[in-house]
Amino acid sequence: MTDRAAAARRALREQRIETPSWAYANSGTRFKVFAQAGVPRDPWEKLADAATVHRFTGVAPTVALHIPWDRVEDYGALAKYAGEHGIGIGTINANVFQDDDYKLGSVTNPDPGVRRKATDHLLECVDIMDATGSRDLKLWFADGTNYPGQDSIRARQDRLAEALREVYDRLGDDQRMLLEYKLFEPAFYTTDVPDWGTSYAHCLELGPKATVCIDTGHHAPGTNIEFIVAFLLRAGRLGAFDFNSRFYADDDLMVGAADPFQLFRILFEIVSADALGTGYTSGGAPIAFMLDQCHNIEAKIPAIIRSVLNVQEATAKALLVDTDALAAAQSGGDVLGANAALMDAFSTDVRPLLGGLREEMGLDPDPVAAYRRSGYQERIVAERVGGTQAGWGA
Ligand code: AOS
Ligand code: ZN
Ligand code: ZN
Repeated sequence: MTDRAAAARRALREQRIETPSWAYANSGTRFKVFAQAGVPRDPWEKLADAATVHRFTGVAPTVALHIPWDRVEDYGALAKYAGEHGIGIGTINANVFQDDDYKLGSVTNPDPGVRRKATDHLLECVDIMDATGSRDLKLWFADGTNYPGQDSIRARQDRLAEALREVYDRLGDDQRMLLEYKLFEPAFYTTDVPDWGTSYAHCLELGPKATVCIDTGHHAPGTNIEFIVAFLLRAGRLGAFDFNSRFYADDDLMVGAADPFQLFRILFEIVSADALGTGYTSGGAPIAFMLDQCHNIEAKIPAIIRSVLNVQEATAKALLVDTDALAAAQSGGDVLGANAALMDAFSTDVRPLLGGLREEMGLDPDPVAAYRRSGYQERIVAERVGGTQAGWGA
């Protein structure tokens, strides 16, 4: 094995990918949610499925929760249960988009009573983080307007800033705020956090514990996401990714399915900034690599395993770039040579390298096949009757 391949293997062994609790439940589009047999009936069963993904991949040791979809009486007990299953509870996702009260917005709503309700929910999420030991609070706002004149764009920014400030000030020393942006949907005229620049500006205003979350599906077609990654890395404000694939809008398909080359380019920026592990921090912690996906027609657990493998494959390729050749070509003005250094790595079949790594970790080299052979799917189909819907996309 070359030195570069050996170093890649070490980095891949340390890589961590967080899976979302809602991806294990029934979810889909606003047109139809196709119910699947064996899906979790409660947060405890979602955790069991997340632990299963970790058992077969070895690199997915945390699961993100969503409140209220994962509401339980005792969050400490939930965290303990996760630990007993070999995983931990990761990011807490707030939900200020599902109540009727939020028709005109949550924290940017013109009604101060609705704003108070929304902010109180965000504060409650921080209480939950205290109980679960979670580091990150992820905020995505559906807030915006549908028609010109509907509300003051500027006043909504003021209301947003005020709510974020209150929540930011409630964070503990080891906690961060991840502010996610999205171009449009459900609002179609203005969105209150539509892009990375808006998120970044609010984070700067708030302080160092506020960092940007890049959801790969939340951009206009053709957006150069790796540029955003490079910019935020340099600014020290890249806190997290919500990985998924898009063909059209916020499709939430498996990461690496639509455009594996884009995923490679994003991960190359991460690797070249030494930001895969603990070499880079934002808000006092490394980048959180999370999935944010919906599996409407495909089997959920194997789809999530496949997604984890897709991230690993893109990372492995990024780690194999001959950086010496690249640097020489770049400084010598050799455009084609520099491009070839990237393309050579992207064209490499990294599956044998990853298979070898898994064997070294005591795992099956083919996690999807191993899951299928394991009997877990048959067991949950037999045991779980009446699985629930994530609450999303109904
Ligand atoms: C919504 O489009 C976003 O991607 C959010 O990350 C959202 O919070 C997540 O899908 C679960 O609610
Ligand atoms: Zn997201
Ligand atoms: Zn989304």
